[in-house]
Amino acid sequence: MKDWLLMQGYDAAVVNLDPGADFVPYEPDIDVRDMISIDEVMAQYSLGPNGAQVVAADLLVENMEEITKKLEELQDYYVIFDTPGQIELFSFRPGSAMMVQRLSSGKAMIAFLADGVLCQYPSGYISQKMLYASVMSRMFYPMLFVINKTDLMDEDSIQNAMDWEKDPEKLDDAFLEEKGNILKDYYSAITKSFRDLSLVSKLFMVSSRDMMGFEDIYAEMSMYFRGGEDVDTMYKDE
Ligand SMILES: Nc1nc2c(ncn2[C@@H]2O[C@H](COP(=O)(O)OP(=O)(O)OP(=O)(O)O)[C@@H](O)[C@H]2O)c(=O)[nH]1
Ligand SMILES: [Mg+2]
Repeated sequence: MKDWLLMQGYDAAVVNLDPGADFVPYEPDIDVRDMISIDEVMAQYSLGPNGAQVVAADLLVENMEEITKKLEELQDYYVIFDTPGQIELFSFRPGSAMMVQRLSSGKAMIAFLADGVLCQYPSGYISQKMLYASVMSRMFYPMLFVINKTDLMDEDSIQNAMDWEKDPEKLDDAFLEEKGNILKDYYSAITKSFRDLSLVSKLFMVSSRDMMGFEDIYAEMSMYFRGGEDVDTMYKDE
């Protein structure tokens, strides 16, 4: 996403907010690993790697001042925050919603990244939608349901996901075929509620590997951040 924004001529930066990431496949402009070390947390609190991840997630809040200061150098940038992939370590921690508010000055969207390979199965699709709903209930920010790694999905799977999104009955049928009749009414009520409550208004299909699909995300961002006007046209006469 950052590379795509740069290619279009926008200023963009990425902040890694995952202190536990061993490796990130990009060069972070701000990196919380410079402030928090999992090894030090393990030593200081006598914890194993899992406990240290939880403590490190909570220490993020304590480093917010420093991150905010660095962000001041990125005025008028699109800033992308990469949060810990395990949602227990971010969405479910007490300080995270406040952190989103503070770091973005209230001007943020959340991209929920669903895995394209998992989305090929009705059960995978449903479970990721339920995770999306759980993040939404914690954050209360505009959210995008983004399916990444579409380069690993075949055309039928991509079409299926779009059909399931439009028509919960098709999702029900596919789920029954995959899992059988167990708790049919329960899951049917869940898929129907996805649609009735407009849980997701649009699917965003992307591939980071092939750099596909980012213009749709950008269009949605423009709509939200600038009321539909792109920066290119914003300052033109009239
Ligand atoms: N084929 C393909 N692989 C991808 C794509 N995006 C990321 N990957 C790869 O998938 C692997 C896992 O990356 P992610 O799914 O982003 O997960 P992560 O950020 O490593 O893990 P968490 O933050 O803990 O969820 C890495 O090897 C990435 O290079 C994509 O669009 N297509
Ligand atoms: Mg990650």
